[in-house]
Amino acid sequence: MSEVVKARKSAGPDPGQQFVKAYRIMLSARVLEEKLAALYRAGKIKGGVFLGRGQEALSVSVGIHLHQGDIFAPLIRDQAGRMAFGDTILDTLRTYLGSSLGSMRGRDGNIHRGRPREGYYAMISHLGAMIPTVAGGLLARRFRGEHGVVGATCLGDGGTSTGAFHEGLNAAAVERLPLVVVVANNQYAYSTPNTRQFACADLVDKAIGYGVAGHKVDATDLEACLKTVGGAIAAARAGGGPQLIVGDLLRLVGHGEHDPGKYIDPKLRKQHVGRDCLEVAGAVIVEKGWATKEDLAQWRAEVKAEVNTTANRVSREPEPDPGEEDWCAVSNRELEDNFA
Ligand SMILES: Cc1ncc(C[n+]2csc(CCOP(=O)(O)OP(=O)(O)O)c2C)c(N)n1
Repeated sequence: MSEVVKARKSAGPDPGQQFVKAYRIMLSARVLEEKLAALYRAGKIKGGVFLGRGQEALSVSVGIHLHQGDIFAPLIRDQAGRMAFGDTILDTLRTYLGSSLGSMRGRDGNIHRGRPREGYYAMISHLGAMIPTVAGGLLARRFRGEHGVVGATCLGDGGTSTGAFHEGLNAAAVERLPLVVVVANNQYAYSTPNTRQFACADLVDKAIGYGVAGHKVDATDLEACLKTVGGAIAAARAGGGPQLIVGDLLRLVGHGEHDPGKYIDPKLRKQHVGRDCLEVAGAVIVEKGWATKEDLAQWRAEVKAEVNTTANRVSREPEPDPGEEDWCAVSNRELEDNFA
């Protein structure tokens, strides 16, 4: 290895390069979700469509810092994090459009998709259920003698009020598991505002009660998210035990595409928390001279073309055939054979 390459490696990834990479993933997620919303409104998607608009900076920061072999349990708003963890435009569209060629073989309408063997968990519930699930996965790896892995999961502020959140985080703290819990505090649990959701001064204060490290971040700021989430994941990997991150932001859409979000206080939209993280990150890129405004427009056009071509291709793919499926509530013959 040449001295230059060695020096570059020891200096870690170039922050500008990482920022631009994260921005491009956020942009892909945004454009893909714009298409999903349009398909939903055209009646082409059965089941719900839930967007991560305004939450991409926090989300991408999780996926981008995870390694192969780690566990990731994203939430419905984590398209950016999913893509940073390796999810593709093709598989996302196949799942939403119910193609039998997708990873869920067309049996799931929207977001409960994953590849558990690769550590990419399919979401059980919008609320806290993935915390004990990931904690259990990490415990299993420890029993198998696997070390240096991290398990990350995301949830909304509403999820922090559930029993599953308490039980999962408490157990992870007692076992000092490398669990990273990322809370997108988007000010509302569906339509319930923060003031009716929790009584502590700040959600991150909950970390103290569980004896875990707590981190707070301005989730409209990509640079801050990359730094805080990257630091917490590194701390968990180095044996620092569970990490709770609370990112303050505003959900710029309703809970799902069925919800116009009329309860969202218009004053919040004008405050710092209401900034669009994608626009903010794009402005930083231009200001720092990492790319021009024209480059950003070109990147958007490229993703849009890829999304449209892929959606057209997927819309011609076969739907699942119930006659061919070995339907069964909790399992199927293949799983039974593999795990018996
Ligand atoms: C076990 C369970 N109980 C209730 C629900 C219904 N539910 C869906 S979303 C939601 C509120 C979620 O709040 P938050 O996590 O803050 O989500 P966001 O504001 O991002 O929509 C509830 C109660 C559910 N999905 N699962």
